[in-house]
Amino acid sequence: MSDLPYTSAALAAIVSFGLSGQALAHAHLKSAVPAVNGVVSTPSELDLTFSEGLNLKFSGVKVSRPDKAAVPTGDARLKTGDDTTLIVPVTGNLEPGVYTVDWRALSSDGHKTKGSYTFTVK
Ligand SMILES: [Cu+2]
Repeated sequence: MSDLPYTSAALAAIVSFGLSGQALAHAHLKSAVPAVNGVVSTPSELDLTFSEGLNLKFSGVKVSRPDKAAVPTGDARLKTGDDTTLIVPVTGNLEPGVYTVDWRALSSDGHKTKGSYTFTVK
């Protein structure tokens, strides 16, 4: 019976591997420009790079001002030759403050993810 704990540990390792493998298959935000928690001058566009290719039709962002009002943005598009990067033009000038980006993504495997982050305009 002394080998039982080892068996459980091995099973646990397999299970957690399986779960993380599955999680990796969804579109998670890997990086952004302006960066997550970054401090920048007013940006002309937002670039969000995900771990998976996106379905543009069901992916997008909502950008909110410090006072929660929506920031006008142009139509989101995918970077040419790279369907993991979503580009969102920012049409107006952004006043200094903390902005919130709420994103949603549909990865090409059909899974939906969403999240949010902030950046600061100095
Ligand atoms: Cu997935």
